[in-house]
Amino acid sequence: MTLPDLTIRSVAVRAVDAPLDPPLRNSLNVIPRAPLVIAEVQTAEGPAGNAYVFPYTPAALGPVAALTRNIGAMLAGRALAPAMIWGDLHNQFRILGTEGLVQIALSALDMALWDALARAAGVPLCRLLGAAPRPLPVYASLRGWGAAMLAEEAGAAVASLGARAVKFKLGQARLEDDLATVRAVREAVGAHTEILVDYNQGLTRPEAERRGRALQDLDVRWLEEPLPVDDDAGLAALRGALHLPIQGGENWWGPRGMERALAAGAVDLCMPDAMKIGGVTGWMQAAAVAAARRVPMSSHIFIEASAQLLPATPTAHLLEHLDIAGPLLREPLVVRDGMAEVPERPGLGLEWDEAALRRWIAEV
Ligand code: SMN
Ligand code: MG
Repeated sequence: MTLPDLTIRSVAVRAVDAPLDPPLRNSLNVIPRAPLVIAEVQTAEGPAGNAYVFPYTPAALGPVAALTRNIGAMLAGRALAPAMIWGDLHNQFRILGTEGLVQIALSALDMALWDALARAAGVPLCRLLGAAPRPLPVYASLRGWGAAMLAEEAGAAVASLGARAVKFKLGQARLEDDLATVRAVREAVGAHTEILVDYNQGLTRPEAERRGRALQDLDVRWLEEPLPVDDDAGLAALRGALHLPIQGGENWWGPRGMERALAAGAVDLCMPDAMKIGGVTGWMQAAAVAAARRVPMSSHIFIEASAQLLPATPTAHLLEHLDIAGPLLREPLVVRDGMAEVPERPGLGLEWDEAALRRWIAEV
């Protein structure tokens, strides 16, 4: 089989704003909807590819869609060579900056380009990256907040997915309430399910140490984003004070953002986000950094893309199972007995349910 030379003809962009059922909750926010931007690449020769990003707030939906559309228009006529385009676009946007919404748009395009390439080759993306589909261990990432809601959700997630680990948000006003939440979830999931917790950057340095000490006594297996993402020194000091592994990475921008945090010793474990780390190209660069430093690497949301990327990640750890786009897809990612099944469909494996999409399409 040969992969023909392909030329990008056009990039189309659609925006949807679908309800999240149930909504995502944490100590600061309730996220009731999933604003998604879908980039669709069409080649002159026929093969097409698509991918989505999740800009979190409807306020960013129009701007991300516009950026993706405008940058996508710059690609018409270019060879379908995503890694080369990634480098060129990062050079081109160096003065404006490649973090924030620009990076989100670049990642949407990068993933759609790789999807087109893998579809043209007729293989799942992981094969194009030198790996092969394999069952991936998942943890169930819970959406709720507070002891009662989380205990119920945790029990249901373990029963339905067979997950051997669950993660949920902490950061209640009183440490005692966080501990009561962990105990309630433990009660619901039993002794053999790992418990992972996430503070979404919400603690001060002294409070992170106080809560970390209490949580490690409850056999919590990772402490995610206890401090603001840029407090590398605070995170490194916290690692020294606790024997509970520190997890982070969903808010690192690009492979360089990850390298800086790892060089500072900010985490024991990492979990870049396909959208913020720079799509497939950025992820593979990040995976090389994690491999060189021997840091276990999990994923953050984007379950379909992450399921293709983790098999090609040398230090692959766990797939976060938090299904955002599933209700809009014809074939959502399947999890059985705690393992995600990486589909054999070509590309990223995203086949949209057009009727569902039409219902939530946003004019931006
Ligand atoms: C998270 C952040 C943003 C959207 C969904 C979930 C969370 C996680 O921090 O780690 O899953
Ligand atoms: Mg998190």
